[in-house]
Amino acid sequence: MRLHSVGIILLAAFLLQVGVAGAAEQPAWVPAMKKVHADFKGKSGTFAHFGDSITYSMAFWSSLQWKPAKAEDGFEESRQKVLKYMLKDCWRGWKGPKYGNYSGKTVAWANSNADGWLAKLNPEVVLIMFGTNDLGGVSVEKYEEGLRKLVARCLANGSVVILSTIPPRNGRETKAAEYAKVARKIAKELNVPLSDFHAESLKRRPDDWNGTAAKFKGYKTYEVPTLIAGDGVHPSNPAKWGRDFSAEGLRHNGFNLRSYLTLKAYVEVMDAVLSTAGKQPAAKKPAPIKKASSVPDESWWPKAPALAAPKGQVIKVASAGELFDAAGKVRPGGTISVAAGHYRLSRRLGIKTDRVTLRGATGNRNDVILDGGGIGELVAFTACSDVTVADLTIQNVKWNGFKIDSETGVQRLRIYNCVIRNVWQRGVKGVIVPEKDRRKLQPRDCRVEYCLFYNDRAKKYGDDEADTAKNFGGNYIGAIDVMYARGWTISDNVFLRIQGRTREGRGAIFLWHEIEDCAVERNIIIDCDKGVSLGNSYMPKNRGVKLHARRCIVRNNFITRAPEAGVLAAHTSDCKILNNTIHEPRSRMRRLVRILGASDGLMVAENILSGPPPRNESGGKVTIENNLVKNLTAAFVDPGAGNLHLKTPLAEVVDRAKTRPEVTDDIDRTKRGRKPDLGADEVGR
Ligand SMILES: [Ca+2]
Ligand SMILES: [Ca+2]
Repeated sequence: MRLHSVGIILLAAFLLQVGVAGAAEQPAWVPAMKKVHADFKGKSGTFAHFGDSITYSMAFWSSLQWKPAKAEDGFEESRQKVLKYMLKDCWRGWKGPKYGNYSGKTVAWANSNADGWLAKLNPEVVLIMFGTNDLGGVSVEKYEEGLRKLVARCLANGSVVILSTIPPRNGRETKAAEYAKVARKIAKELNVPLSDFHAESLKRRPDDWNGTAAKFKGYKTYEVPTLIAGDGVHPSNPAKWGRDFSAEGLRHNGFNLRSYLTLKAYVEVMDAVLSTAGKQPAAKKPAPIKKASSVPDESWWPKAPALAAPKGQVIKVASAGELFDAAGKVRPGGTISVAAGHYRLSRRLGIKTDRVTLRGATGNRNDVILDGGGIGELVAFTACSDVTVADLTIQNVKWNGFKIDSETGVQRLRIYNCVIRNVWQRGVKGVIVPEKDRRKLQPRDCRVEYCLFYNDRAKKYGDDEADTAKNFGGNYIGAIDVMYARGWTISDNVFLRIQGRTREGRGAIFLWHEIEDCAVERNIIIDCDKGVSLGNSYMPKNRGVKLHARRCIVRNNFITRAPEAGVLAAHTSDCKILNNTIHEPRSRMRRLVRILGASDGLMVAENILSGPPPRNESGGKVTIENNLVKNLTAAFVDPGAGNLHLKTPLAEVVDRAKTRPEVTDDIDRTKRGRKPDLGADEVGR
């Protein structure tokens, strides 16, 4: 199991704060950035600058490509290093909105565009400075949330971040200082190097940085002989100190000061991180086919260990026709290996052979896309056991993405490291099993692991003509919906934006109709209408259903903003809801945990419920104990993005859970030890 880099970064920050890590010779960001850089697969020497006009201006950075008239000691050596190392185009070519910098822009703008920039530029290092244009209307808290998200995005891309504070600003001195504090705090918490333009400006001109002051009257805007121009907003750029990077020059030319600080920070990163990280030859690897830039991914999400290489018969396919052929002729135990590419399937692909593996050839699930283009069902399993589907994407399906023909007997199916995108009824569907031979046929011991289920948007009328204003109102949608499941494991998946038209859909995981001994664990569920449903309020008695779920467990999941219910137990027996972290302080239905019907023997314990307490609408024997019910918005790493890891160990969480045999590790697979914490994330041991 690979550890998650943000987790490591946070842990490292925590250890340093409490002094456990011992004397740190090097700044804490060095090991952290080495880890980030280890994931970097792009071109060495790429250096992107994300920012507003203070970044977009050619007065910043571009001028460093020419030798200055005067400079501080060591400056020229640093400059030469960068000249040799950095991609030439990054001196002046990477300017403009397509490169992440433009006048008047804000953190919010950056967050809506950063995925595109990162995909296109794939920079080895990113400099970030936003805030000057946020000062007017964005609260310090919002600014922090946005900036943190932006930094995390870049880190998740494998880009090393240099975070810069904004310069002081006339008329908004206090708020600019608060923004600078926020940037320092984020740099510290996420362990990224800081370029402190704000502090360095005040250090050099504590009392007269402000070019609007009376004593600078008579100078043209950028010609003022101090650090902030006559407009009170931008750094100055007086011609007299235009080529001067000496101590004197750096007191008089604001843009030069910023370029100088950036140069310093970049060279520090080069020396400490880039040169020691084992440089990859620039752009020698074949370019990934259609880099799926828009596919969400976060460094803290579970990462699937690679599957072993296929054994036995391997059929390599590189077209839709070959794929259908292979599915028809593959022998039991054989593998269909699909080359990287985008495959349009015009009909359902049936798997009917035991022990077959259908997998993407590269191991990267974004490289192989099976695209239904809106057909009803995409990949179906009929009368087969021990089938694996792995390392690929399925998308654009009207009804069922992976369809289990449960009435034919499908056992031990494994869906591993797949992306399931824009499927408008069910990503994984297991249908009704008729009463005759049900015990024999019902789907047993299946696993859905390390998958990403996501939709680009909420469902609309027209995605699926069967879902209309007369029946489901556009809300017939869910990620996994299986009936009569036995011994299933649904683990380490991410579910994102599985939403009905009015946000009253089925959401992420829906197990019902006499299910038994299933485990739902370590999943991350964000902005789905429901989180996990064991059962349903509706009891289909005509199908011989006496209970919906027996002996199932829901543990160690993160669930954020599931307005219809975080976890629902309805008509269950002896089920357990343990050590989940569920966050939605302003829950419209007040159902972070909801209990319905006779749910005898249900145990709801050791959860963190950041929002309203459990809603027990059941008449059964239910135990609700030792949950922390409290709005913890401020304590989570990034609740906006669904990251409910705790920033710091809270006394009311750490070691407050009962030791239970069912919960031995946490959402990160960290061992709980003898003193488990509440919620899904073990923080203190
Ligand atoms: Ca503990
Ligand atoms: Ca943990």
